[in-house]
Amino acid sequence: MRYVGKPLKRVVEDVPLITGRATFVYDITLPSTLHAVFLRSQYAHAKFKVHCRGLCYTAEDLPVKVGLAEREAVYVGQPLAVVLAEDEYTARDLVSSIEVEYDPLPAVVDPIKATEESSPKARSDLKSNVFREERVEAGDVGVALRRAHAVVEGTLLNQRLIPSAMEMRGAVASYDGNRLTVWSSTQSAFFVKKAVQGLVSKLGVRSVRAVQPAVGGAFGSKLMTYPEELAVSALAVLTKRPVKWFNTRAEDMASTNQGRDMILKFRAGVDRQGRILGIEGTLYFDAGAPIAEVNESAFGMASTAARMITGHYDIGNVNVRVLGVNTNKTVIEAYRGAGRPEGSYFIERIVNLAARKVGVDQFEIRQLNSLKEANQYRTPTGMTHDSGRYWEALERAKPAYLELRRKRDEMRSRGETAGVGVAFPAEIASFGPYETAKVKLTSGGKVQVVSGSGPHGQGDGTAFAMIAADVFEVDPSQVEVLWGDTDLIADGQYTAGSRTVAIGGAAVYEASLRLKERLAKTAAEAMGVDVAQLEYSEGKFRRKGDGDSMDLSRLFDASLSMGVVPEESYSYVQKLYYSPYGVHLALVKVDRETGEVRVLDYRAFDDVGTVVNPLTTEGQVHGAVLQGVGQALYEAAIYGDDGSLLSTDFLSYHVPRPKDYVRVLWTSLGLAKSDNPLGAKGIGELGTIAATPAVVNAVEDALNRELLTMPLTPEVVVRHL
Ligand code: MCN
Repeated sequence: MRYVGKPLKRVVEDVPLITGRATFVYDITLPSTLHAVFLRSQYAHAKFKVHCRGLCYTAEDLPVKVGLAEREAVYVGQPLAVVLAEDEYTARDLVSSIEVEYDPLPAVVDPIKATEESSPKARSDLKSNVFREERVEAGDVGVALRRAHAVVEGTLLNQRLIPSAMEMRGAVASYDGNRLTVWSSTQSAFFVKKAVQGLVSKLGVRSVRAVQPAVGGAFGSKLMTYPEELAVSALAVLTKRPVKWFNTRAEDMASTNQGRDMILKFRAGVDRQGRILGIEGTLYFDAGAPIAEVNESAFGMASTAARMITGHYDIGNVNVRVLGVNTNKTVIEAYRGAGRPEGSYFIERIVNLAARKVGVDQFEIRQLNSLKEANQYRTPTGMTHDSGRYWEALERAKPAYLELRRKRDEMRSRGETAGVGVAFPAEIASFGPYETAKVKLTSGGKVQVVSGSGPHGQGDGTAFAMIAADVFEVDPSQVEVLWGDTDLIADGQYTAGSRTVAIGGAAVYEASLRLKERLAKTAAEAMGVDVAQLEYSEGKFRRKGDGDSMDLSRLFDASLSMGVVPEESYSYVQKLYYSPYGVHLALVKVDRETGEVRVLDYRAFDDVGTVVNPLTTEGQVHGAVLQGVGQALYEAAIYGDDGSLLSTDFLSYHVPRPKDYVRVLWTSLGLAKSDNPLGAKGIGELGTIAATPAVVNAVEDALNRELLTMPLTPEVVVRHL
């Protein structure tokens, strides 16, 4: 292939974005728009009554259920009512003037205490705060722990995070009497369409179009369709005027789904050499507010985390009880990695704690416990890893580990507090059930690709252009790529779970091949020859021998005159998960005065099979690693004892800043391919999954103290010093 595998700038995405001409939701203002602002609960748990005035709607005032709270609020920031006004500022003033009677109830904040029978309940009609329980079991842990030379135990916290996309959530809805159009800052126009259609069909609307304009990041948190999107949709129909809403940062931090929040109480048995014999424990998943539809799907992340507890290691004995718990906090749903960072964090920390216990080097203990390779390998806990060459990957990374260890030792000899950390992250990615693509010729012989997925910053559009350019042997600039509009293609899915290039790209590839086959028939007919007599190169079919040819422009015209629209669609059905993996290494320095941790050197060795565009892939690694470092060192959603959210801005919630930038030296191993026609696996989350344990392991090595909590803020570090 000419383009796949070559570093290409984001020819499809960048110009509108970096010249400030891309259209985001907030840029969309239609004539006679009403502006919506939501009245949000000030209490984590309270019965309430809203005394609405003017264009103000509670759940009872609307003929359809959009997800506004009904009589009992269960987290701070929950939408209780929505107010409309001619402009946003008037709407905000009106919201602050609304009288709300609150009758506070006890808030449930601690997920472990919440499991006790005597605990107050997160909603007054709940019998228990534990909404779901599951046991992940393999082998016999009891025997394994009895046989162990040593048992490592502790309680590991994978704290609650706030997915802080640069652009807050917002939507605009407009109804013309026939169709409702919704523009939303989302990861999936099709998800929005399906949710909105289900709602407004009850109001007599027959047709819905959803559009995903430019989106300023999402990181998993814009996958759900939220009450606000449904409310503006319903109100556009009811008021017969366009309705627009856009969150403030504080609203967004309180009401957008948060991520992680799992606690693992564990015991792991290890033999004298460092072989991990078995792990048992209880995983508490604080799913936040009791909103059943969200909690049920979110529980899958906890279940995944527990199932991934064996990582890429040969650990046959597992017994983890998983408890999904409701509290009075914002709901938890997908955030970059969604269950896989938590699972990898737990095992990668347990491995290091075990190494400390038996006095084995952290790299060597990984080599000792690692599976050699995977080929449709089913772990004892029921995850399948499609392919992986783990021993080889570790061997490739080892010289870098030894180099960082030497650097660490030199620093130590100068009296500095330095440490090295290793992570060997496991992942499953590339979720289905399918992704669609439509590829067509347009006038002048250009190729147009429409994807059903919803990229929002990753650069998948450029990857799609490269894939189609390779099939048609044209320059990627000849390929137009469109997505994010439900009118463009029959159906589609989403961008998340590091799936877009693997599943969406495979759909583009297959649709392109099919279009090329169809064009071959058209060319043969037009040229009066057999298809077998034609050869294709550089955007042209040529008759073998005499060189008579037809280019894509002529083929476009010829197709239409023969009654054929030159386009093909394809739905690529995901057959199995792909398993990206890697070895990540961090060298850190700890300032003993201030407790500040600096990541001085970071090496990532990733295996995602074929890399379509090494430039955007490496970009993903840089961003993902920094996000993982954010969890290790800085970020935590803090709630008070009364359930109020204390992290409401970027002063109280520390996302990595430019000064925290970590330079990553990235190596693509390319050892194990996926089964899709490209051989590609996803990269979007791997760096985040890896960096958190790599950095915590490094700080632990620097301090030579067990570290069970996160983030390792200066305050925490100083306490451990
Ligand atoms: N890529 C490639 N070859 C591969 C794998 C990836 O060329 N074998 C390139 C792709 O071309 C694409 C990028 O890497 O440019 C990411 O592709 P992929 O791994 O398929 O991931 P997705 O496109 O599905 O993106 C989802 C992923 C996730 S799950 C989160 S969360 C996340 C992330 O992407 N959110 C992001 N990166 C983000 N980046 C931005 N700017 N904003 C977000 O919200």
